[in-house]
Amino acid sequence: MDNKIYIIGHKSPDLDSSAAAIAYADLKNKMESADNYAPALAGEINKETEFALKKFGFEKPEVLNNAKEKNIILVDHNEFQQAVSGIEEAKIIEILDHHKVDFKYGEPIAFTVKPWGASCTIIADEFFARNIELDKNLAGLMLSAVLVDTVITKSPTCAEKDKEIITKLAGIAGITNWQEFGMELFKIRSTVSELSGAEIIKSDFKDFNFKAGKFGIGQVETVDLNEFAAREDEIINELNKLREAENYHSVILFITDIIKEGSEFLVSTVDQLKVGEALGAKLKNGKVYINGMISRKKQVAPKFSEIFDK
Ligand SMILES: [Mn+2]
Repeated sequence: MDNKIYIIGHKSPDLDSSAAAIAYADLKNKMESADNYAPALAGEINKETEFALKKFGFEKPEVLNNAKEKNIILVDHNEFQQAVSGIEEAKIIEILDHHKVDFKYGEPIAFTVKPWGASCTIIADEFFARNIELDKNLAGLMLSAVLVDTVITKSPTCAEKDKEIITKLAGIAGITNWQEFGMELFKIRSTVSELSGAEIIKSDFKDFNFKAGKFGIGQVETVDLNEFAAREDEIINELNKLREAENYHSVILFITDIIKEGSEFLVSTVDQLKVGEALGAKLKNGKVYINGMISRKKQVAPKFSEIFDK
């Protein structure tokens, strides 16, 4: 084991996971006057991540295929289920996250979890609290991540701290109209026309192991739900295939309209009735639109856990 320490987010990396790895490596190297902290990815990046990296002049971090015997800091997740392959045999040094805790480890480690809207909010707050210089481009990248994770502050996961950090980061990045910049990010995120159904499902997808079985819940955001209307049946077909191939109890994609602030749920499941119960709405041919439901972490996952994990 060398002294290189990889900072890495979850599988199917989103913008917050990728930006958090880059930002935390920068902070750690600066704090310790070191250069052995390196950002890494647990998979291929999505479109808005690619856009933001390019816009702010960052190289795509190295994709780590296996963490076995490597020094690892996990950011933006703490469940092994969502982590890079080989995590069981890695040396975990630290965790920084904003999700519910489901973690066990044989030794005491630094563990930071805050109920804020983005991992980048926690890291930006550290930069400010420690008075460490934050580069203009890094501020832009982190701002992008916080805007996406909080759905431009509209998500129920958005905390007061996120709003404070958004204002500060936008100031440093020189982005005066961050609302407009956020919409720009979501437009890139929701250009689905050239993606296959399977790619849409996997673009932001998380596994959950409940007592009833394995669940997969994917989310995409759009500024116009109509963009997906013609493709719903194709996507449900793909959900069915995925459920059968990987032995899921249920596979769900919910498409969130960030203007209307509601989501269209597309579901493949062995128990349509119970999924409807979890969602508090009746499914019709595996579909239902629910107003006001836009967060996987705060709304959807807890409701499923309530019904399927008891
Ligand atoms: Mn996040």
